[in-house]
Amino acid sequence: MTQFETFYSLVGAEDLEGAIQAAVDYADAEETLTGFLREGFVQSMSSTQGWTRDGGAIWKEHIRSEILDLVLANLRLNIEAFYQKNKKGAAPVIVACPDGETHTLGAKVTTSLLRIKGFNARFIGADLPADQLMSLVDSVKPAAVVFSVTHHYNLLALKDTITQLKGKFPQLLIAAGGASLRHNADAFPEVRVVTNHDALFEMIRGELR
Ligand code: B12
Repeated sequence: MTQFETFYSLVGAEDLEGAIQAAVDYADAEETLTGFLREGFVQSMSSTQGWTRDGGAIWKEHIRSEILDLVLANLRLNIEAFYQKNKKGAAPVIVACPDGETHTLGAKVTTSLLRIKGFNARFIGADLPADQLMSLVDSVKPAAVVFSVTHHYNLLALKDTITQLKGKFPQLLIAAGGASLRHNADAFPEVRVVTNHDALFEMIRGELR
């Protein structure tokens, strides 16, 4: 039995209110909130693996991922309290999903974990065309751009976007992680893969010095 077992069963039972309430219990301390966001979210979706191969259960994924989205939204004030406590300066960190990528939970969790650590991270939405990202970087001058990519189909869009970004902003720190990169870390030499959040924090901290 893991510490998040109660939460998993509430999500499994599609009990939105119960899941929201259970999640709040992890939010008092930075360590439990961080552990919950890192492990609890991934694990509560892991039982859905294989449903789609069996055909016809995609709607269950939709219901569960919607519950997780709402759980995360409800934790936002707790996340912001840790951000205020740990604030490390104002330089923004942009968290993005490349063109085609509509899986947003990993990006939102990564944004939340960055904010808890005191980085001024903003998630800028799913499926972002490269030209929009270029315009955003030009306008806000971020300390870093962090990509989250879940579906391996979107790795080519990631590679193209990073190539364009590096062409125009050669000094910009760019990192990428997410499920699709866990087994494809060496796929493209131009993509700096970091799938561990601690390594991501270190990388960005270095950039802010
Ligand atoms: C939820 C979900 C959806 C939701 C997404 C809702 C949303 N708003 O995000 C919906 C229902 C919309 C969806 C749609 C689709 N999905 Co889907 N989906 C999933 C599911 C069930 C969970 C993914 C998830 O959110 N996990 C929880 C998050 C928190 O975990 P995570 O993303 O891995 O993030 C963690 C880490 O990776 C890390 N992280 C993430 N990004 C980064 C970045 C950095 C820098 C770092 C350091 C760390 C990091 O942080 C998180 C916490 O540790 C997975 C199956 C599974 N159980 O994994 C399939 C899955 C990802 N989907 C899949 C597919 C195929 C699709 C669809 C094409 C059709 C379908 N079968 O449903 C469409 C795609 C639409 C599109 N155009 O993109 C496949 C992908 C296969 C592949 N080879 O890549 C999977 C694996 C299912 C499967 N087994 O077939 N999906």
